[in-house]
Amino acid sequence: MMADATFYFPDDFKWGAATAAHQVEGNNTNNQWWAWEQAPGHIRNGDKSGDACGWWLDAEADFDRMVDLGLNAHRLSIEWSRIEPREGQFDTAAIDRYRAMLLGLRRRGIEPMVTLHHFTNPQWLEERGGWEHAHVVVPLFVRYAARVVKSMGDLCDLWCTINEPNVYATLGYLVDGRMPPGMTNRLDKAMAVMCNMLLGHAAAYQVLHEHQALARVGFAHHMRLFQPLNPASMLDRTAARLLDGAFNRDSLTALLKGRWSLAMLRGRPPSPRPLRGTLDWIGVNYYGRQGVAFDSASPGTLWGRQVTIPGAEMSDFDTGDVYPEGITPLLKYLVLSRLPVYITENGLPDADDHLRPGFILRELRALWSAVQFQLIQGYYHWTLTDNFEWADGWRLKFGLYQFDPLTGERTPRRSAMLYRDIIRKNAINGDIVREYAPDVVEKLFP
Ligand code: IFM
Repeated sequence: MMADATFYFPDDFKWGAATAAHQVEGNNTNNQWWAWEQAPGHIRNGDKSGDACGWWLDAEADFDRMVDLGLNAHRLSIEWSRIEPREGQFDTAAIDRYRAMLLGLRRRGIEPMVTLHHFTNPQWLEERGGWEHAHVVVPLFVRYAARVVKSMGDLCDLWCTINEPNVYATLGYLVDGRMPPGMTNRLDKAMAVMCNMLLGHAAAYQVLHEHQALARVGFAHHMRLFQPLNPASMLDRTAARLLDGAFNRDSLTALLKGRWSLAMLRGRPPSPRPLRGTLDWIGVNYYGRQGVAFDSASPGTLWGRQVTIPGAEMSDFDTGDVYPEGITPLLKYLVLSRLPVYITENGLPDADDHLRPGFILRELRALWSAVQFQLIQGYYHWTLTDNFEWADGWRLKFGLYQFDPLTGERTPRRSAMLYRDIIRKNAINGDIVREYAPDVVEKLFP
């Protein structure tokens, strides 16, 4: 066995957690998810977001927990349906509440990253087709972004326009309809929606910069490692490559080079010209690996069927496996962009916390190499406390803190203590690994 090493992170590295408004605030009654949750069969066990984690009334208690852990960064989202509950009517009280939150973070030495759109649309926008029509949604999104930067730009300059356009489009229109509007097999619509979100991103990029010279603007891109089930099969390899292109690379190519892919042209989007050069940084949401088998009956998902790689370690998720090292090949692609990268989300559902410590350590070890090339500026763990996990309701537990939705009680998991110790040392080393996840020593110090 190799002697222990210490993997140091840069002094200015951002250590954060990430949350989204609808998952933590509670009573976001004016968006499409709230409406979706009310109909039976949409959310596992009939769960509802309800009061969520109570952030609208008291996010500050959780900000104090961030201080306990030593976080110096937090990614949160602003709820469009609170800022603009009716089309064209902006709510100053809601803006003031967000200002108080941002100030609360700043006063605690925590730098906010603000996401403008994280899966939720105001219900009035949903009724106009959500993101299906560029000419409708893009100007509305720009007006909202302008309002946000004008009213909060003194408190935040790190903006994430949109969270996971590929997931929003895939789960709302293509695969299993687990997100509103709940369509399946609509590749044309999925592609149109994804392209419109990229156009919305690009237009918001411009308006954020117009109002704030020093704005740093990016988006949060969900990336998965697509691995052929049988690496010797040309068909499995091709299906994995197609999915990698459509899910991981096409959005980035559009924003970096101003070019739609062939698959995107299925949605007949408007010209991609305004997209080029509209990223100051790239956000990566990485959760794991996806096995892919060729399936001639699935042209809608580019002939790839999702499968589990034999022997893979599974978390509480139904799909995808625990494979922190899978981020490395994805990051290699990003190096070519020469843009800074934030890991805007990374985590796993693990109610009893038996996998999470090893997962965090392996992930940070994998990231450390990219950090040395100054590629990665910060890591935002998903998430601080268990919260409302969309179609999975309260079942999947992603939190560093266990959260009881009935009592509101939070209890730190061992992973919270691990994250605190890593941040204190600004490093991972043998002592930490042996204390929190002795089973991964061999993986980290081979
Ligand atoms: O909870 C979600 C988040 O809203 C978007 N990215 C993935 C997370 C875990 O599923």
